[in-house]
Amino acid sequence: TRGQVITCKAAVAWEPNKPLVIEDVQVAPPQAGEVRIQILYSALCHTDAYTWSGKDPEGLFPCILGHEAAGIVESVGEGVTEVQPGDHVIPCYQAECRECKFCKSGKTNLCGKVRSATGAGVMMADRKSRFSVNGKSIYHFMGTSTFSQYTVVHDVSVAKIDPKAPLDKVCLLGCGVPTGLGAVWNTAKVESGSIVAVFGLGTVGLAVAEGAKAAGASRIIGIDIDSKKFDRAKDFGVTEFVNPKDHDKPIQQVLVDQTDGGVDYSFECIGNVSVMRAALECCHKGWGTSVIVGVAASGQEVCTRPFQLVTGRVWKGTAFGGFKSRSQVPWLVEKYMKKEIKVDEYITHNLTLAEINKAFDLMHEGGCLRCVLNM
Ligand code: NAD
Ligand code: AHE
Ligand code: ZN
Repeated sequence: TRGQVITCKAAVAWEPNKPLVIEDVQVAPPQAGEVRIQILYSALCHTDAYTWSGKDPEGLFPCILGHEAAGIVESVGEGVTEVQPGDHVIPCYQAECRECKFCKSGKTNLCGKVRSATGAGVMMADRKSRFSVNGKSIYHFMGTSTFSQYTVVHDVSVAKIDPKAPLDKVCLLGCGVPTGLGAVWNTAKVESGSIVAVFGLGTVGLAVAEGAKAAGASRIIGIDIDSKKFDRAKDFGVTEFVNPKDHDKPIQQVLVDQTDGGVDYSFECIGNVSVMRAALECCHKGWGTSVIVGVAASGQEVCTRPFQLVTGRVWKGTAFGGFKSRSQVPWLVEKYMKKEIKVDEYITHNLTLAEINKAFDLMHEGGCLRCVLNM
């Protein structure tokens, strides 16, 4: 198949909110600096649903969504040296070129090399898509487009992993789990003994709890409007549960009262700007730090009284948990192999690509964390 167009199945989002359609998609060969990957497993993340909903200012249609996956390199374009056909890989929506201003700064995991193209749904080389259906071009998504049996990505967006790792599990290390763990370890740098609040107990929030427990947090308070989330959350380290619906007072006040003045660290893992405000305002005066992890809809803005910051609270955000993708995803895979981090526990459902619309429906059900699609 090297150098040839591959026709395979992919779920195409033709329009916002319209059911995805499984199409025969033509996938062009990788050009210079590109890698064509056979995707074997892809999970769904809340961000896929967000872009599909039409609320993502970068959302383009028709497109092929999906960004939490694992597969095997099928072929590589000219000049690609770090991976070869047969390598087991995880596509990374957050690239790492190790050459750009961002990568060299040492201050961030964001990479500037291909970001303009991935945000525009095309490949950097010619600003064109590698996907088409009957000659009609289909946009890429987040530089990954993993709801396809084959995809083409930039070489700076591929993490080569241990071939012994089970791809049906480690696909989750492409987004949600690292994001939560890294928000705690890299972005907030939670210290032992800290009081932590986690807003939203989906995969990302539970991974925050897991990371906080590993960091030695003394209390991990889980906040969710769905009380069914609590039982499972205990297994990930949550020690107390608060449902805002059980209280008349604003949730930030409830938490301040329960923690002698506020928490040391809070994490918003929902994408709701009022909750982001509450997460900041439940932090302790003088040092409390709040990390925004959730992705909010187009047009939404955060606000608070500047006095909250003047009096020492810190507001931060994180993308992919601050992890440098190509360097650290293989390390996360090793940690999983050594049973130092959970992955299997976040997988509540397994379906096939053909059942992808059902998988999106499942995301709205309380019992679902991650659904892994067998491609
Ligand atoms: P999810 O839908 O599985 O989890 C969200 C949880 O929030 C659910 O348990 C829901 O019951 C709860 N919730 C909803 N409204 C609430 C409210 N008002 N108060 C309290 N709880 C509420 O989603 P997920 O896949 O875990 O992703 C969480 C968020 O993180 C999404 O916004 C996603 O787009 C974002 N995300 C960001 C990054 C990043 O790099 N920054 C990476 C992955 C995901
Ligand atoms: N396109 C959206 C932004 C979406 C967003 O913030 N994405 C996160 C990853 S979410 C993964 O589930 C991210 O990494 N952001 C950094 C980046 O460079 O996109 C919008 O609102 O415009
Ligand atoms: Zn995601």
